[in-house]
Amino acid sequence: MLSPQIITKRAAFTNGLVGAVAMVLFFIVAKFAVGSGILTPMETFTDWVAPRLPMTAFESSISTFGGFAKVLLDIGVTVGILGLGGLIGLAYHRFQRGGPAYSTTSDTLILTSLLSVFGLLIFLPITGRGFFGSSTDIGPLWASLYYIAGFALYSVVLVTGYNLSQSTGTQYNAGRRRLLRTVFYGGGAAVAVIAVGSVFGQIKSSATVTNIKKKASGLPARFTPNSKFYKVSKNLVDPRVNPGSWKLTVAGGVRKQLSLTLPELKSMPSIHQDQTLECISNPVGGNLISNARWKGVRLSNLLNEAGVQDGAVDIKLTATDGYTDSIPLKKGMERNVILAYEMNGEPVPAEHGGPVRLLVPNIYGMKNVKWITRIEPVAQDFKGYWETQGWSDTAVIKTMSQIRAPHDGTTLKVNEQVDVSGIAFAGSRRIRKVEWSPDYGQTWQEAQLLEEIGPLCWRFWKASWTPTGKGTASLLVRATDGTGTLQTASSVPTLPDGASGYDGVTVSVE
Ligand SMILES: Nc1nc2c(c(=O)[nH]1)N[C@H]1C(S)=C(S)[C@@H](COP(=O)(O)O)O[C@H]1N2
Ligand SMILES: [Mo]
Repeated sequence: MLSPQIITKRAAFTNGLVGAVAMVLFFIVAKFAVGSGILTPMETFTDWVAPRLPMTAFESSISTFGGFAKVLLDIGVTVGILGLGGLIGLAYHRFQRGGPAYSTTSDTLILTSLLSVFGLLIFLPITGRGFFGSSTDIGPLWASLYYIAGFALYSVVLVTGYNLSQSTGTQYNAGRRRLLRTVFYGGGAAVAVIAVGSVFGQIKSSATVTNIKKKASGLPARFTPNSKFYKVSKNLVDPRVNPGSWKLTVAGGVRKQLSLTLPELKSMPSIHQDQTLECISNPVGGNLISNARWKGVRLSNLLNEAGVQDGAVDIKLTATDGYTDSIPLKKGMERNVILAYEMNGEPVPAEHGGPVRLLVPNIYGMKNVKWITRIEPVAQDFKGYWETQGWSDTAVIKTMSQIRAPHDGTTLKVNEQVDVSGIAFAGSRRIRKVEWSPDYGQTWQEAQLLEEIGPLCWRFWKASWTPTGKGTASLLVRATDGTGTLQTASSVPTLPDGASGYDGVTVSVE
């Protein structure tokens, strides 16, 4: 009955691989087309596996490579899925004993069902998204449809492609088959090229990581334009949340659950707040710090309206991209913790967490949750996305200062006066004093502080220097915060609770 081994193993593997490429593309393209809180299975897997990797391996995730390790992980997972797709092709080949499928329809249905059972009843619950994706942002119905559609596409390509790769048959059949094969793969390739193109366009426009080391020469703008504001996120591709369907839920340990649309949030009393954000993975002298004027609603207003139940200690925060974090309840009740919907007079841009993000002064950027959708008082200390990877849970901003001019490596002229200037920041503790040293810390001079931009903002400083001797000189800077505490000289890396040590530049004098 069966003509044995008329389809090669290689063809079977290739068909599985091609099917997996189509499926992966579908997952990514559908995510963009819908434009909201869909997490691809690849992201779901990396988010689940990343906290389980050895911490040192993952530390590089945002500090050393500026997100590159995360990108590598995403790519690795995708390659793994493609390989798995090929292996399933081989298994199918074995199951058919190398012969063609009798019924492509029933084979496709069976394969789709098997994969869907795995996806919806094993993969999603294990990765913490619930049976059928019941705890995803899009809910079980859409999550199930999304997965089933991807698996169906894979199965169609695998089974149909498999049957088309037969090498025997009548002359007529062989010619027809070749034509079909060409149309099938050619059409698939065209779709794939268009899809990849559009996805890369999207990725480029939503590139999520700022170059850490690049340091501008001279003082930055007092308020960083939105387009220049530093960007950090865990995502290879950031979510695009539709402001029209966005909702904020206040639930968990509250007496009355709240659900607010964007217009409802905007109709509440709001405040303007000038606030600097800094990433906990900003190295000494690094670029992951920016300042903006924000507008939003006090978190305490919402918590008071919902009525926090006794026994709550933390506020758990959840975002569209599956990111979670927490702040102590006490912190959340402070008047300057706000849900911001405006940044420098514009709606908060998508890459900075629009339509709504949280702002938590005096705490590193990680707790300033973007694309926030859920706020829940909880009775135990909740550890969020970065905390489970070893980063600080309190994440209080350390006092920092930087020299922004002269630029490192500049050549200066002896006996000619130059401006020395830079920034200093100590969260809500403010800056009391900045000192700089022309001789690598042997002597210190007080710098002039420029007018304070705001009590939660970075502070600019400047000084003049006339180098008197030729050779190289190393300049250092250090700040004292509003409590009178001098910035620590001890140099530590960003992991686990933020970098410390003095920033400096080396110049040559001729
Ligand atoms: N939902 C979500 N919020 C997030 C993140 C994220 O990956 N997902 N990254 C955090 C980190 S580590 C930082 S430093 C800030 C950066 O905010 P920005 O990109 O607007 O500068 O967002 C924080 N909020
Ligand atoms: Mo961060």
